[in-house]
Amino acid sequence: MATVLVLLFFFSLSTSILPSYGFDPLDPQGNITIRWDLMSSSGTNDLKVTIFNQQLYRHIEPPGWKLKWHWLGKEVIWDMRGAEATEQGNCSEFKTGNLPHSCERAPVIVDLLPGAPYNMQTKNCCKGGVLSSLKQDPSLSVATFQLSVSGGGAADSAGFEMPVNFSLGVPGYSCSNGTEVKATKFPLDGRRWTQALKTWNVTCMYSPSLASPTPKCCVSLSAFYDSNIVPCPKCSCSCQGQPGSKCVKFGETPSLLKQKEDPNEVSKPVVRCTQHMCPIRVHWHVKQNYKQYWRVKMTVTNFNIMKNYSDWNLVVLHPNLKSLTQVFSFNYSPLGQYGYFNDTGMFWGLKFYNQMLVQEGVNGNVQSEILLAKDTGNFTFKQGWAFPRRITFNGDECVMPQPDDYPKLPNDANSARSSHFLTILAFMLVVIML
Ligand SMILES: *[C@@H]1O[C@H](CO)[C@@H](O)[C@H](O)[C@H]1NC(C)=O
Ligand SMILES: *[C@@H]1O[C@H](CO)[C@@H](O)[C@H](O)[C@H]1NC(C)=O
Ligand SMILES: *[C@@H]1O[C@H](CO)[C@@H](O)[C@H](O)[C@H]1NC(C)=O
Ligand SMILES: *[C@@H]1O[C@H](CO)[C@@H](O)[C@H](O)[C@H]1NC(C)=O
Ligand SMILES: *[C@@H]1O[C@H](CO)[C@@H](O)[C@H](O)[C@H]1NC(C)=O
Ligand SMILES: *[C@@H]1O[C@H](CO)[C@@H](O)[C@H](O)[C@H]1NC(C)=O
Ligand SMILES: *[C@@H]1O[C@H](CO)[C@@H](O)[C@H](O)[C@H]1NC(C)=O
Ligand SMILES: CC(=O)N[C@H]1CO[C@H](CO)[C@@H](O)[C@@H]1O
Repeated sequence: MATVLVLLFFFSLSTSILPSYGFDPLDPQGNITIRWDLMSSSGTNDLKVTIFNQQLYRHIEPPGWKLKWHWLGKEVIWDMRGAEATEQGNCSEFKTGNLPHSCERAPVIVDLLPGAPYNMQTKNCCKGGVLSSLKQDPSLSVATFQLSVSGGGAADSAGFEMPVNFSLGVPGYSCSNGTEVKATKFPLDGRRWTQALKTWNVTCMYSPSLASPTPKCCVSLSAFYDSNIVPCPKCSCSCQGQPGSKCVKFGETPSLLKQKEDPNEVSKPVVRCTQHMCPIRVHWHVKQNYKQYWRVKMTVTNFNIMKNYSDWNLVVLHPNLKSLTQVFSFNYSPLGQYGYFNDTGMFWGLKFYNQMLVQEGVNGNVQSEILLAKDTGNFTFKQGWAFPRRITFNGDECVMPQPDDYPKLPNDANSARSSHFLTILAFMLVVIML
Protein backbone atom coordinates (compact mmCIF):
# COMPACT_ATOMS: atom_id res chain seq x y z
CA MET A 1 0.00 0.00 0.00
CA ALA A 2 2.78 2.38 0.93
CA THR A 3 4.34 1.69 -2.45
CA VAL A 4 1.20 2.62 -4.28
CA LEU A 5 0.78 5.78 -2.27
CA VAL A 6 4.36 6.90 -2.80
CA LEU A 7 4.14 6.24 -6.51
CA LEU A 8 0.83 8.02 -6.73
CA PHE A 9 2.37 10.94 -4.94
CA PHE A 10 5.16 11.15 -7.50
CA PHE A 11 2.61 10.76 -10.25
CA SER A 12 0.41 13.53 -8.96
CA LEU A 13 3.48 15.71 -8.45
CA SER A 14 4.65 15.15 -11.98
CA THR A 15 1.27 15.95 -13.48
CA SER A 16 0.53 18.91 -11.26
CA ILE A 17 3.67 20.79 -12.27
CA LEU A 18 2.74 20.63 -15.93
CA PRO A 19 2.72 24.18 -17.19
CA SER A 20 -0.74 24.67 -18.61
CA TYR A 21 -1.02 28.42 -18.27
CA GLY A 22 2.15 29.68 -19.93
CA PHE A 23 4.42 29.53 -16.90
CA ASP A 24 6.97 26.76 -17.09
CA PRO A 25 8.66 26.02 -13.75
CA LEU A 26 11.56 24.40 -15.62
CA ASP A 27 12.13 27.59 -17.60
CA PRO A 28 10.40 30.40 -15.70
CA GLN A 29 12.07 33.17 -17.73
CA GLY A 30 11.51 31.46 -21.07
CA ASN A 31 10.05 33.56 -23.87
CA ILE A 32 10.65 34.71 -27.41
CA THR A 33 11.25 38.44 -27.62
CA ILE A 34 10.85 40.32 -30.90
CA ARG A 35 12.71 43.61 -30.76
CA TRP A 36 11.89 46.41 -33.22
CA ASP A 37 14.56 49.07 -33.66
CA LEU A 38 13.69 52.18 -35.65
CA MET A 39 17.06 52.93 -37.22
CA SER A 40 16.20 55.97 -39.34
CA SER A 41 13.12 57.91 -40.24
CA SER A 42 13.69 60.10 -43.27
CA GLY A 43 11.38 59.46 -46.20
CA THR A 44 10.89 55.85 -45.25
CA ASN A 45 11.15 54.32 -41.80
CA ASP A 46 14.00 51.85 -41.69
CA LEU A 47 13.62 49.15 -39.10
CA LYS A 48 15.63 46.28 -37.83
CA VAL A 49 13.63 43.40 -36.35
CA THR A 50 15.37 40.83 -34.17
CA ILE A 51 13.78 37.63 -32.90
CA PHE A 52 15.48 36.24 -29.78
CA ASN A 53 14.63 32.73 -28.63
CA GLN A 54 15.25 33.08 -24.90
CA GLN A 55 13.99 29.65 -23.96
CA LEU A 56 16.34 27.15 -22.35
CA TYR A 57 15.04 24.04 -24.09
CA ARG A 58 12.25 24.91 -26.51
CA HIS A 59 13.32 25.50 -30.06
CA ILE A 60 11.57 26.43 -33.30
CA GLU A 61 11.80 23.54 -35.73
CA PRO A 62 11.02 23.39 -39.44
CA PRO A 63 8.95 24.80 -41.12
CA GLY A 64 10.04 27.68 -38.87
CA TRP A 65 8.54 30.93 -37.64
CA LYS A 66 6.06 32.93 -39.74
CA LEU A 67 5.74 36.33 -38.17
CA LYS A 68 2.48 38.18 -38.73
CA TRP A 69 1.28 41.60 -37.58
CA HIS A 70 -1.41 44.17 -38.37
CA TRP A 71 -0.50 47.68 -39.49
CA LEU A 72 -2.56 50.40 -37.85
CA GLY A 73 -2.55 52.68 -40.91
CA LYS A 74 -1.85 52.35 -44.61
CA GLU A 75 1.78 51.27 -44.29
CA VAL A 76 3.47 49.44 -47.11
CA ILE A 77 6.79 47.63 -47.02
CA TRP A 78 9.10 48.92 -49.75
CA ASP A 79 12.07 46.70 -49.15
CA MET A 80 13.08 43.76 -47.04
CA ARG A 81 16.41 42.04 -46.28
CA GLY A 82 16.94 38.77 -44.43
CA ALA A 83 13.29 37.77 -44.75
CA GLU A 84 10.35 38.23 -47.10
CA ALA A 85 6.60 38.75 -47.03
CA THR A 86 4.74 35.73 -48.37
CA GLU A 87 2.25 37.95 -50.28
CA GLN A 88 2.78 41.15 -52.19
CA GLY A 89 -0.93 41.90 -51.86
CA ASN A 90 -2.90 44.61 -53.62
CA CYS A 91 -0.43 47.32 -54.66
CA SER A 92 -2.70 48.81 -57.35
CA GLU A 93 -2.49 52.24 -55.68
CA PHE A 94 1.10 52.50 -56.90
CA LYS A 95 0.87 53.05 -60.60
CA THR A 96 4.33 54.34 -61.51
CA GLY A 97 7.81 53.19 -60.74
CA ASN A 98 8.76 50.26 -58.57
CA LEU A 99 6.04 48.42 -56.73
CA PRO A 100 6.37 47.90 -52.97
CA HIS A 101 7.53 44.58 -51.55
CA SER A 102 4.20 44.11 -49.75
CA CYS A 103 0.98 46.12 -49.44
CA GLU A 104 -0.76 43.62 -47.16
CA ARG A 105 -2.60 45.04 -44.13
CA ALA A 106 -1.43 41.99 -42.18
CA PRO A 107 1.76 40.76 -43.82
CA VAL A 108 3.17 37.32 -43.05
CA ILE A 109 6.98 37.35 -42.94
CA VAL A 110 9.14 34.26 -43.39
CA ASP A 111 12.88 33.79 -43.03
CA LEU A 112 14.93 33.27 -46.19
CA LEU A 113 16.32 29.83 -46.87
CA PRO A 114 20.01 29.01 -46.42
CA GLY A 115 21.98 30.09 -49.47
CA ALA A 116 19.81 33.12 -50.26
CA PRO A 117 21.46 35.66 -52.58
CA TYR A 118 24.18 37.55 -50.73
CA ASN A 119 22.63 41.00 -51.24
CA MET A 120 19.37 39.79 -49.67
CA GLN A 121 21.03 38.52 -46.50
CA THR A 122 21.43 40.06 -43.06
CA LYS A 123 23.44 38.88 -40.11
CA ASN A 124 21.62 35.93 -38.44
CA CYS A 125 19.20 35.44 -41.33
CA CYS A 126 18.49 32.65 -43.70
CA LYS A 127 17.93 29.65 -41.49
CA GLY A 128 14.51 28.78 -42.87
CA GLY A 129 12.90 30.12 -39.68
CA VAL A 130 14.61 27.60 -37.42
CA LEU A 131 15.77 28.87 -34.02
CA SER A 132 17.86 26.82 -31.61
CA SER A 133 17.24 26.82 -27.86
CA LEU A 134 19.63 28.72 -25.59
CA LYS A 135 21.09 25.49 -24.20
CA GLN A 136 21.65 23.79 -27.53
CA ASP A 137 23.24 26.55 -29.57
CA PRO A 138 22.78 30.16 -28.45
CA SER A 139 24.52 31.38 -31.61
CA LEU A 140 21.62 30.00 -33.66
CA SER A 141 18.86 31.27 -31.38
CA VAL A 142 18.55 34.71 -32.99
CA ALA A 143 17.09 35.88 -36.32
CA THR A 144 17.32 39.37 -37.83
CA PHE A 145 15.66 41.11 -40.76
CA GLN A 146 15.36 44.68 -42.03
CA LEU A 147 12.46 46.51 -43.59
CA SER A 148 11.67 49.94 -45.04
CA VAL A 149 8.15 51.14 -44.40
CA SER A 150 6.20 54.21 -45.45
CA GLY A 151 2.70 55.59 -45.42
CA GLY A 152 1.75 55.07 -41.79
CA GLY A 153 -1.14 56.78 -40.11
CA ALA A 154 1.31 58.92 -38.16
CA ALA A 155 3.36 60.18 -41.06
CA ASP A 156 4.41 63.25 -39.09
CA SER A 157 7.56 63.81 -37.09
CA ALA A 158 6.49 61.03 -34.75
CA GLY A 159 7.52 58.88 -37.68
CA PHE A 160 6.59 55.32 -37.14
CA GLU A 161 3.66 53.62 -35.52
CA MET A 162 4.24 50.13 -34.11
CA PRO A 163 1.88 47.54 -35.63
CA VAL A 164 -0.26 45.36 -33.32
CA ASN A 165 -1.63 41.82 -33.05
CA PHE A 166 1.58 39.87 -33.51
CA SER A 167 1.68 36.15 -34.03
CA LEU A 168 4.71 33.94 -34.41
CA GLY A 169 3.02 31.36 -36.63
CA VAL A 170 4.19 28.50 -34.43
CA PRO A 171 1.56 26.51 -32.52
CA GLY A 172 1.48 27.29 -28.80
CA TYR A 173 2.79 30.87 -28.79
CA SER A 174 0.84 34.03 -28.12
CA CYS A 175 2.39 37.46 -28.36
CA SER A 176 1.93 40.78 -26.61
CA ASN A 177 1.70 44.12 -28.35
CA GLY A 178 4.91 46.13 -28.53
CA THR A 179 5.95 48.21 -25.56
CA GLU A 180 8.48 50.96 -26.01
CA VAL A 181 11.70 50.22 -24.15
CA LYS A 182 15.11 51.84 -23.76
CA ALA A 183 16.60 52.42 -27.21
CA THR A 184 19.09 49.77 -28.27
CA LYS A 185 22.73 50.76 -28.58
CA PHE A 186 24.79 49.22 -31.35
CA PRO A 187 28.57 48.90 -31.03
CA LEU A 188 30.39 50.36 -34.01
CA ASP A 189 34.08 49.68 -33.50
CA GLY A 190 34.45 49.15 -29.77
CA ARG A 191 34.89 52.88 -29.09
CA ARG A 192 31.72 54.39 -30.49
CA TRP A 193 28.09 53.33 -30.12
CA THR A 194 25.14 54.26 -32.30
CA GLN A 195 21.59 54.19 -31.08
CA ALA A 196 18.15 53.33 -32.43
CA LEU A 197 15.68 56.23 -32.62
CA LYS A 198 13.10 54.12 -30.82
CA THR A 199 12.89 50.51 -29.65
CA TRP A 200 9.90 48.29 -28.87
CA ASN A 201 9.78 44.79 -27.40
CA VAL A 202 7.11 42.23 -28.21
CA THR A 203 7.05 39.14 -25.97
CA CYS A 204 5.74 35.76 -27.10
CA MET A 205 5.00 33.10 -24.49
CA TYR A 206 4.51 29.40 -24.97
CA SER A 207 1.56 27.55 -23.54
CA PRO A 208 1.28 23.77 -24.04
CA SER A 209 -2.50 23.86 -23.86
CA LEU A 210 -2.52 26.17 -26.88
CA ALA A 211 -0.02 24.03 -28.76
CA SER A 212 -1.49 20.62 -29.20
CA PRO A 213 -4.48 18.88 -27.71
CA THR A 214 -2.89 15.44 -28.00
CA PRO A 215 0.46 14.19 -26.66
CA LYS A 216 3.25 13.44 -29.11
CA CYS A 217 5.45 11.23 -26.98
CA CYS A 218 5.26 8.42 -24.44
CA VAL A 219 7.56 6.59 -22.03
CA SER A 220 8.18 2.88 -21.55
CA LEU A 221 10.17 1.37 -18.67
CA SER A 222 12.18 -1.69 -17.78
CA ALA A 223 14.73 -2.80 -15.19
CA PHE A 224 17.31 -5.55 -14.83
CA TYR A 225 15.43 -6.91 -11.82
CA ASP A 226 12.11 -7.44 -13.60
CA SER A 227 11.71 -9.34 -16.87
CA ASN A 228 8.57 -7.39 -17.77
CA ILE A 229 8.83 -4.40 -20.04
CA VAL A 230 6.28 -1.78 -19.10
CA PRO A 231 5.02 -0.42 -22.42
CA CYS A 232 3.73 3.04 -23.14
CA PRO A 233 0.14 3.33 -21.94
CA LYS A 234 -2.33 2.16 -24.57
CA CYS A 235 -3.68 5.04 -26.68
CA SER A 236 -1.12 7.49 -25.19
CA CYS A 237 -1.34 9.68 -28.27
CA SER A 238 -4.28 8.20 -30.14
CA CYS A 239 -6.07 4.89 -30.57
CA GLN A 240 -5.78 2.61 -33.55
CA GLY A 241 -8.99 2.60 -35.50
CA GLN A 242 -10.24 5.82 -33.94
CA PRO A 243 -11.78 8.10 -36.57
CA GLY A 244 -9.15 10.49 -37.91
CA SER A 245 -6.19 8.46 -36.69
CA LYS A 246 -4.21 6.84 -39.45
CA CYS A 247 -1.20 4.61 -39.12
CA VAL A 248 0.99 2.48 -41.32
CA LYS A 249 1.56 -1.21 -40.53
CA PHE A 250 5.13 -2.41 -40.01
CA GLY A 251 6.68 -3.53 -43.28
CA GLU A 252 4.28 -1.48 -45.39
CA THR A 253 5.34 1.53 -47.41
CA PRO A 254 2.67 4.16 -47.05
CA SER A 255 1.05 5.60 -50.13
CA LEU A 256 1.32 8.91 -48.32
CA LEU A 257 5.07 8.85 -48.73
CA LYS A 258 4.60 9.27 -52.45
CA GLN A 259 2.55 12.42 -51.94
CA LYS A 260 4.60 15.57 -51.92
CA GLU A 261 4.32 17.27 -48.55
CA ASP A 262 4.09 21.05 -48.45
CA PRO A 263 7.39 21.98 -46.80
CA ASN A 264 5.87 25.24 -45.51
CA GLU A 265 3.20 23.55 -43.44
CA VAL A 266 3.48 21.69 -40.16
CA SER A 267 2.79 18.16 -41.38
CA LYS A 268 0.58 15.85 -39.35
CA PRO A 269 2.64 12.93 -38.08
CA VAL A 270 2.25 9.69 -39.99
CA VAL A 271 3.02 6.99 -37.47
CA ARG A 272 3.62 3.26 -37.44
CA CYS A 273 0.75 1.28 -35.97
CA THR A 274 1.50 0.72 -32.30
CA GLN A 275 -0.74 0.42 -29.26
CA HIS A 276 0.41 3.89 -28.14
CA MET A 277 0.29 5.59 -31.58
CA CYS A 278 2.90 8.17 -30.60
CA PRO A 279 5.47 9.55 -33.04
CA ILE A 280 8.13 9.34 -30.29
CA ARG A 281 8.79 6.76 -27.59
CA VAL A 282 11.40 7.20 -24.85
CA HIS A 283 12.52 4.00 -23.16
CA TRP A 284 14.20 4.15 -19.74
CA HIS A 285 16.00 0.95 -18.77
CA VAL A 286 17.59 0.57 -15.35
CA LYS A 287 20.50 -1.46 -16.63
CA GLN A 288 23.00 -2.13 -13.92
CA ASN A 289 23.66 -1.80 -10.22
CA TYR A 290 27.18 -1.12 -8.97
CA LYS A 291 28.36 -0.52 -5.45
CA GLN A 292 28.40 3.27 -5.70
CA TYR A 293 26.77 3.85 -9.06
CA TRP A 294 23.87 2.73 -11.14
CA ARG A 295 23.44 2.80 -14.89
CA VAL A 296 20.49 3.74 -17.07
CA LYS A 297 20.06 3.22 -20.79
CA MET A 298 17.84 5.69 -22.61
CA THR A 299 16.53 5.00 -26.10
CA VAL A 300 14.47 7.44 -28.13
CA THR A 301 12.60 5.86 -31.02
CA ASN A 302 11.00 7.68 -33.92
CA PHE A 303 7.73 6.13 -35.12
CA ASN A 304 6.97 9.04 -37.43
CA ILE A 305 7.74 7.80 -40.89
CA MET A 306 7.57 11.25 -42.46
CA LYS A 307 9.92 13.20 -40.27
CA ASN A 308 13.52 13.50 -39.18
CA TYR A 309 13.86 15.37 -35.89
CA SER A 310 16.98 17.50 -36.25
CA ASP A 311 18.33 19.06 -33.03
CA TRP A 312 15.92 17.04 -30.88
CA ASN A 313 16.10 17.38 -27.11
CA LEU A 314 14.90 15.58 -24.01
CA VAL A 315 14.22 17.11 -20.61
CA VAL A 316 14.29 14.58 -17.79
CA LEU A 317 13.26 15.01 -14.18
CA HIS A 318 14.79 12.54 -11.72
CA PRO A 319 16.00 13.27 -8.17
CA ASN A 320 19.31 11.52 -8.79
CA LEU A 321 20.28 13.68 -11.79
CA LYS A 322 22.14 16.03 -9.47
CA SER A 323 24.62 13.16 -9.03
CA LEU A 324 24.95 12.41 -12.71
CA THR A 325 28.51 11.24 -13.22
CA GLN A 326 28.85 10.35 -16.88
CA VAL A 327 26.76 10.64 -20.05
CA PHE A 328 27.63 8.62 -23.12
CA SER A 329 26.71 9.69 -26.67
CA PHE A 330 24.49 12.65 -25.71
CA ASN A 331 25.15 16.19 -24.56
CA TYR A 332 23.86 17.07 -21.12
CA SER A 333 23.18 20.25 -19.21
CA PRO A 334 21.33 20.71 -15.93
CA LEU A 335 18.32 23.01 -16.14
CA GLY A 336 18.06 24.09 -12.54
CA GLN A 337 19.88 27.36 -12.84
CA TYR A 338 17.15 29.33 -11.16
CA GLY A 339 17.53 27.35 -7.98
CA TYR A 340 14.04 25.86 -7.87
CA PHE A 341 15.15 22.50 -9.12
CA ASN A 342 18.18 20.35 -8.87
CA ASP A 343 16.74 17.29 -10.43
CA THR A 344 16.13 18.32 -14.02
CA GLY A 345 18.43 18.17 -16.98
CA MET A 346 18.43 18.35 -20.72
CA PHE A 347 19.89 15.81 -23.13
CA TRP A 348 20.50 16.39 -26.84
CA GLY A 349 22.43 14.81 -29.69
CA LEU A 350 26.09 15.18 -30.55
CA LYS A 351 26.89 17.15 -33.66
CA PHE A 352 27.53 14.97 -36.73
CA TYR A 353 26.69 11.85 -34.70
CA ASN A 354 23.14 11.64 -33.39
CA GLN A 355 21.96 15.24 -33.57
CA MET A 356 19.30 14.04 -36.00
CA LEU A 357 16.72 11.46 -35.01
CA VAL A 358 15.95 10.09 -38.44
CA GLN A 359 12.69 8.70 -39.62
CA GLU A 360 11.56 5.20 -38.78
CA GLY A 361 12.85 2.67 -41.27
CA VAL A 362 16.14 4.49 -41.88
CA ASN A 363 17.63 4.08 -38.40
CA GLY A 364 15.01 5.69 -36.27
CA ASN A 365 16.52 5.73 -32.83
CA VAL A 366 19.19 7.38 -30.68
CA GLN A 367 20.62 5.90 -27.50
CA SER A 368 22.64 6.90 -24.51
CA GLU A 369 23.77 5.40 -21.23
CA ILE A 370 24.13 7.47 -18.11
CA LEU A 371 25.98 6.71 -14.92
CA LEU A 372 24.63 8.11 -11.67
CA ALA A 373 26.25 8.13 -8.24
CA LYS A 374 24.05 6.76 -5.48
CA ASP A 375 23.23 9.56 -3.05
CA THR A 376 23.73 8.14 0.40
CA GLY A 377 20.48 7.95 2.22
CA ASN A 378 18.25 8.50 -0.79
CA PHE A 379 19.07 5.86 -3.33
CA THR A 380 16.73 2.89 -3.67
CA PHE A 381 15.42 0.60 -6.37
CA LYS A 382 12.20 0.33 -4.38
CA GLN A 383 8.95 2.03 -5.12
CA GLY A 384 9.78 3.08 -8.63
CA TRP A 385 12.39 5.55 -7.36
CA ALA A 386 14.81 4.66 -10.16
CA PHE A 387 12.37 5.83 -12.85
CA PRO A 388 12.02 9.35 -14.18
CA ARG A 389 9.28 11.54 -12.78
CA ARG A 390 8.74 13.39 -16.01
CA ILE A 391 10.16 13.50 -19.55
CA THR A 392 9.59 15.93 -22.39
CA PHE A 393 10.68 15.49 -25.99
CA ASN A 394 11.23 18.76 -27.91
CA GLY A 395 9.33 20.46 -25.13
CA ASP A 396 6.26 18.21 -25.40
CA GLU A 397 5.24 16.27 -22.32
CA CYS A 398 5.56 12.49 -22.69
CA VAL A 399 2.83 10.23 -21.34
CA MET A 400 4.16 8.08 -18.45
CA PRO A 401 2.93 4.60 -17.49
CA GLN A 402 0.70 4.36 -14.41
CA PRO A 403 2.85 4.06 -11.25
CA ASP A 404 1.01 0.84 -10.41
CA ASP A 405 2.48 -0.79 -13.50
CA TYR A 406 6.13 0.11 -12.86
CA PRO A 407 8.73 -2.69 -12.80
CA LYS A 408 8.89 -4.20 -9.32
CA LEU A 409 11.66 -5.65 -7.25
CA PRO A 410 11.09 -9.40 -6.82
CA ASN A 411 10.52 -9.08 -3.08
CA ASP A 412 8.40 -5.99 -3.62
CA ALA A 413 5.82 -7.83 -5.66
CA ASN A 414 3.45 -8.97 -2.92
CA SER A 415 3.16 -5.73 -1.09
CA ALA A 416 2.80 -3.84 -4.35
CA ARG A 417 -0.07 -5.94 -5.62
CA SER A 418 -2.41 -4.48 -3.08
CA SER A 419 -6.10 -4.82 -3.44
CA HIS A 420 -7.90 -2.83 -6.06
CA PHE A 421 -10.04 -1.27 -3.41
CA LEU A 422 -7.04 0.41 -1.79
CA THR A 423 -5.73 1.55 -5.14
CA ILE A 424 -9.02 3.20 -5.98
CA LEU A 425 -9.10 4.79 -2.55
CA ALA A 426 -5.59 6.19 -3.08
CA PHE A 427 -6.57 7.53 -6.48
CA MET A 428 -9.56 9.32 -5.01
CA LEU A 429 -7.28 10.82 -2.40
CA VAL A 430 -4.97 12.18 -5.09
CA VAL A 431 -7.89 13.53 -7.07
CA ILE A 432 -9.17 15.32 -3.96
CA MET A 433 -5.68 16.67 -3.27
CA LEU A 434 -5.48 18.19 -6.74
C1 LIG B 1 11.85 37.22 -21.37
O1 LIG B 1 13.10 36.58 -21.25
C2 LIG B 1 14.15 37.42 -20.77
C3 LIG B 1 15.43 36.60 -20.79
O2 LIG B 1 15.24 35.36 -20.20
C4 LIG B 1 13.80 37.92 -19.37
O3 LIG B 1 14.81 38.77 -18.93
C5 LIG B 1 12.46 38.66 -19.43
O4 LIG B 1 12.08 39.02 -18.13
C6 LIG B 1 11.38 37.77 -20.02
N1 LIG B 1 10.16 38.54 -20.20
C7 LIG B 1 8.98 38.10 -19.76
C8 LIG B 1 7.82 38.99 -20.03
O5 LIG B 1 8.86 37.02 -19.20
C1 LIG C 1 -6.31 43.34 -33.28
O1 LIG C 1 -7.06 42.28 -32.71
C2 LIG C 1 -8.24 42.73 -32.04
C3 LIG C 1 -8.84 41.55 -31.34
O2 LIG C 1 -8.79 40.39 -32.12
C4 LIG C 1 -9.18 43.34 -33.08
O3 LIG C 1 -10.33 43.80 -32.43
C5 LIG C 1 -8.47 44.51 -33.73
O4 LIG C 1 -9.28 45.03 -34.76
C6 LIG C 1 -7.13 44.08 -34.33
N1 LIG C 1 -6.41 45.24 -34.78
C7 LIG C 1 -6.04 45.44 -36.05
C8 LIG C 1 -5.32 46.70 -36.36
O5 LIG C 1 -6.25 44.60 -36.91
C1 LIG D 1 -7.12 46.86 -54.74
O1 LIG D 1 -7.31 48.01 -53.97
C2 LIG D 1 -8.04 49.05 -54.64
C3 LIG D 1 -8.12 50.26 -53.73
O2 LIG D 1 -6.88 50.52 -53.16
C4 LIG D 1 -9.42 48.55 -55.01
O3 LIG D 1 -10.09 49.56 -55.74
C5 LIG D 1 -9.30 47.29 -55.85
O4 LIG D 1 -10.59 46.75 -56.08
C6 LIG D 1 -8.46 46.25 -55.12
N1 LIG D 1 -8.25 45.10 -55.98
C7 LIG D 1 -8.48 43.87 -55.59
C8 LIG D 1 -8.20 42.81 -56.61
O5 LIG D 1 -8.85 43.62 -54.48
C1 LIG E 1 -3.03 45.13 -29.26
O1 LIG E 1 -3.57 46.37 -29.62
C2 LIG E 1 -4.75 46.28 -30.41
C3 LIG E 1 -5.13 47.69 -30.83
O2 LIG E 1 -4.89 48.60 -29.81
C4 LIG E 1 -5.85 45.61 -29.59
O3 LIG E 1 -7.02 45.49 -30.37
C5 LIG E 1 -5.36 44.20 -29.20
O4 LIG E 1 -6.32 43.58 -28.38
C6 LIG E 1 -4.03 44.31 -28.47
N1 LIG E 1 -3.52 42.95 -28.28
C7 LIG E 1 -3.01 42.53 -27.12
C8 LIG E 1 -2.49 41.13 -27.10
O5 LIG E 1 -2.96 43.22 -26.13
C1 LIG F 1 13.94 44.01 -24.92
O1 LIG F 1 14.37 42.77 -25.46
C2 LIG F 1 15.79 42.64 -25.56
C3 LIG F 1 16.05 41.30 -26.17
O2 LIG F 1 15.57 40.27 -25.37
C4 LIG F 1 16.44 42.78 -24.19
O3 LIG F 1 17.86 42.76 -24.34
C5 LIG F 1 16.01 44.09 -23.55
O4 LIG F 1 16.51 44.12 -22.24
C6 LIG F 1 14.49 44.16 -23.51
N1 LIG F 1 14.09 45.41 -22.90
C7 LIG F 1 13.25 45.46 -21.88
C8 LIG F 1 13.01 46.79 -21.27
O5 LIG F 1 12.70 44.45 -21.42
C1 LIG G 1 15.69 11.76 -43.25
O1 LIG G 1 17.07 11.49 -43.31
C2 LIG G 1 17.38 10.34 -44.10
C3 LIG G 1 18.87 10.04 -43.94
O2 LIG G 1 19.63 11.21 -43.90
C4 LIG G 1 16.99 10.63 -45.54
O3 LIG G 1 17.28 9.49 -46.34
C5 LIG G 1 15.50 10.93 -45.59
O4 LIG G 1 15.12 11.29 -46.90
C6 LIG G 1 15.13 12.07 -44.64
N1 LIG G 1 13.68 12.16 -44.59
C7 LIG G 1 13.00 13.32 -44.59
C8 LIG G 1 11.53 13.23 -44.48
O5 LIG G 1 13.57 14.39 -44.70
C1 LIG H 1 21.61 21.41 -5.74
O1 LIG H 1 22.70 20.51 -5.68
C2 LIG H 1 23.91 21.07 -5.23
C3 LIG H 1 25.00 20.03 -5.35
O2 LIG H 1 24.49 18.76 -5.19
C4 LIG H 1 23.72 21.58 -3.81
O3 LIG H 1 24.89 22.18 -3.34
C5 LIG H 1 22.56 22.58 -3.78
O4 LIG H 1 22.30 22.98 -2.45
C6 LIG H 1 21.30 21.98 -4.36
N1 LIG H 1 20.27 23.01 -4.47
C7 LIG H 1 18.97 22.79 -4.18
C8 LIG H 1 18.06 23.95 -4.38
O5 LIG H 1 18.56 21.72 -3.80
C1 LIG I 1 15.05 13.81 -2.98
C2 LIG I 1 15.52 13.53 -1.59
O1 LIG I 1 14.88 12.79 -0.86
N1 LIG I 1 16.64 14.14 -1.22
C3 LIG I 1 17.24 13.96 0.08
C4 LIG I 1 18.48 13.08 0.00
O2 LIG I 1 19.16 13.02 1.22
C5 LIG I 1 19.61 14.29 1.69
C6 LIG I 1 20.38 14.05 2.97
O3 LIG I 1 20.92 12.78 2.99
C7 LIG I 1 18.41 15.20 1.90
O4 LIG I 1 18.86 16.49 2.30
C8 LIG I 1 17.65 15.34 0.61
O5 LIG I 1 16.49 16.13 0.79
